[in-house]
Amino acid sequence: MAQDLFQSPDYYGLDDLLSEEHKLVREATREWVKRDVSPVIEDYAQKAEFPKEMVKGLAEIGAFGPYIPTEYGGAGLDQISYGLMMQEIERGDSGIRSTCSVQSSLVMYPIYAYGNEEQRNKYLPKLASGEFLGSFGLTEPDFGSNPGGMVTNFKDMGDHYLLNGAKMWISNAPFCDVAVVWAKNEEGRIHGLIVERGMEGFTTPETHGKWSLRASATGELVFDNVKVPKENLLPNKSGLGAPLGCLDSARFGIAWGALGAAMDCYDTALRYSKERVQFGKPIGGFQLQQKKLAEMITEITKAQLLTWRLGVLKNEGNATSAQISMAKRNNVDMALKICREARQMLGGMGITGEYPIMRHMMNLESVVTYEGTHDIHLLITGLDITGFNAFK
Ligand code: TGC
Ligand code: FAD
Repeated sequence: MAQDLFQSPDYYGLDDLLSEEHKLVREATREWVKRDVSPVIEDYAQKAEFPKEMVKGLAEIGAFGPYIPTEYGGAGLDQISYGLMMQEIERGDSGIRSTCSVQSSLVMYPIYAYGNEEQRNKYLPKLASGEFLGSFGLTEPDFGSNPGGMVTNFKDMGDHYLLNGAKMWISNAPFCDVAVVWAKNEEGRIHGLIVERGMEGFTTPETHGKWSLRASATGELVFDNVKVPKENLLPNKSGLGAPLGCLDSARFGIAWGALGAAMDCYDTALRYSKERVQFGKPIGGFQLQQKKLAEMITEITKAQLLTWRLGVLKNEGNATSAQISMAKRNNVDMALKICREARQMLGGMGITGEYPIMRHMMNLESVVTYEGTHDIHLLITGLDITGFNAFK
């Protein structure tokens, strides 16, 4: 890939809204991405391989559990710092950000929020340091947008639980050390269980042939009479609201992350438009190209304001699930549209791995689907403003 010359757009001077700590966190993450992600990510994506050597660096910059308290190995930062980290990491690649979202919000968060002290002490420091990688099993072959219908189940066998079923489309599954798995008990109530690699009957086949998120490993979690120790049940929350609560946190990070991908495409197209000469002048001098760029920076600026305000609300504990849905939906959609316009601005060069745009665009086709599809988030907003449930 061409040298990473990224310059962050800040058209409305939004840096003034950030603390010194926010800016330090963002700069440190950006430097790491420029040094350790940008030079190699295209190769990994082409090979459809997760860059395992990045795990150590991600742990060192605090990307595993940014807002988890330091006593459990987390970075103890606020939600805006978490968002800025996800923005910078997804500016590098959505697949690497996915690994961080899953580790932080879908594995560490439920263990921290719904687990007991022994579970926190046993798993969180190892997840924060990258010694353990985690996955989150909610989606099933027949239950994607409607996770409440899940059929994965466990029975109380006296001294242990017996887990059966299968999860599909699970990020990090092929190499995860632990999985937070959502399953129904004999009364049909959903609970979270911590399943460890090595438990008999637990397998994690990889899903091949993806055109999207190629630098992230995706797979299944299969449970064939897996004996799960009773101490591995998350005791402090049950019901569908438990996994959905984790999704709130991950969707928040994705709203920021998508902004990073959009900023990278805009920055690449802007630079290209100043250098590429056709009909005797830089293409950036043509009105049609300026329209694309002007609309991109307008949408990026609006999305930056949305995420910043959402971060403030989240720090105060006042962000609603519906507000988070709106930001996830808006920002991913905005990023996809910017990718498509930026791709056109680069002409033929836009389809090559020489530039990051096509990779971002393909990645975002997963991002617009996972953690609640574009349409599901619209229905969440619809329900919130009308009071009528249009899901069922
Ligand atoms: P519904 O009846 O609305 O709600 C059931 C219970 O859950 C509560 N609840 C929430 N709690 C916390 N946070 C939220 N966002 C919540 N949304 C709802 C709700 O209050 C209720 O509680 P209670 O106490 O009354 O029981 O549930 P429903 O069955 O009608 O479904 C609603 C719907 C469709 C919005 C929801 O199921 C949904 O969001 N579907 C999308 C599924 C999804 O997002 N899956 C993501 C899988 S994980 C993933 O994609 C990871 S990708 C990671 C990566 O690589 O980055
Ligand atoms: P479906 O639910 O079958 O939806 C198909 C279409 O129908 C969509 O357009 C949807 O919007 C629409 N639709 C569904 N219901 C309605 C309705 N009521 N009204 C109108 N339209 C509707 N899951 C995990 O648990 N953990 C993970 O780590 C994880 N990682 C993923 C990684 C990747 C790369 C991908 C692609 C997915 C991942 N997922 C993960 C799964 C993801 O969350 C689901 O794909 C997503 O929730 C959608 O489910 P589905 O694919 O079954 O689509």
